[in-house]
Amino acid sequence: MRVDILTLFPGMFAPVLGESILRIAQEKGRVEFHLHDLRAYGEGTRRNVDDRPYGGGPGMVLMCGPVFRAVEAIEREAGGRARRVLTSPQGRLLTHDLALGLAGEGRLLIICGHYEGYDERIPLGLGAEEVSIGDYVLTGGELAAMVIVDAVVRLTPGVLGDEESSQRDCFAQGLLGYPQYTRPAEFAGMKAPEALLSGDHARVAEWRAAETRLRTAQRRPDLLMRRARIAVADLTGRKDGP
Ligand code: 6GU
Repeated sequence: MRVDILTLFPGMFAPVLGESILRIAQEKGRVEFHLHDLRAYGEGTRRNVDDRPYGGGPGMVLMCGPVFRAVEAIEREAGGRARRVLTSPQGRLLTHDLALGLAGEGRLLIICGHYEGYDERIPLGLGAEEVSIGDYVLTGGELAAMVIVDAVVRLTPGVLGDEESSQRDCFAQGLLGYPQYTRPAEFAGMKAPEALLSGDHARVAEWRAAETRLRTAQRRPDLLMRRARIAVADLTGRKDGP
């Protein structure tokens, strides 16, 4: 997979892309990252990329011109059109399913949104999908882009080893993970659950399944509702599920 990232702050990415799974994925040749400085496509001697909003109001708005020119140049260099993502708190929420969909693409172009906002004709004219990483506002789209990249790259085939397979990710099942314990069996008066020390695989599996259900019900009942809706849609053969 080739990932192009268009940003005003390309320097923010090196430390994140250069460690852990993202680094290993590049070394394995599973993914390559190309960073592009939006400033290079700015207007005039000051290379402006934003301007005051029509209709007034605070802040500055990312202009169409620099972004369209950059996207055209990037895709020309990359040799074709990518699936285009624009980071935005107004976007569709990043979920496991969306990450899985993006992981299936050969090429991604992530445009980092601006603190204040962007001209609406950017997502419209470029056919870029707006994606949010949660219901809070970040100062810029860069951290969101890194979150998207991390979630997507670990789901691309051949990146994770077998024992850390993403099939077992809690959200792959639409449920939360179960509690984990390691040595020692007792710490500061707190004991690891007896079932996990039993050596009885069936009992361990049963304990984990029960904890998964309990945690999900207590902390994220919305996930259980979603699973229930999917189950109903499957049973009734409807295609208009969630
Ligand atoms: Cl994608 N961008 C910004 N600026 N803030 C966010 C976000 C994205 N997702 C959640 N908050």
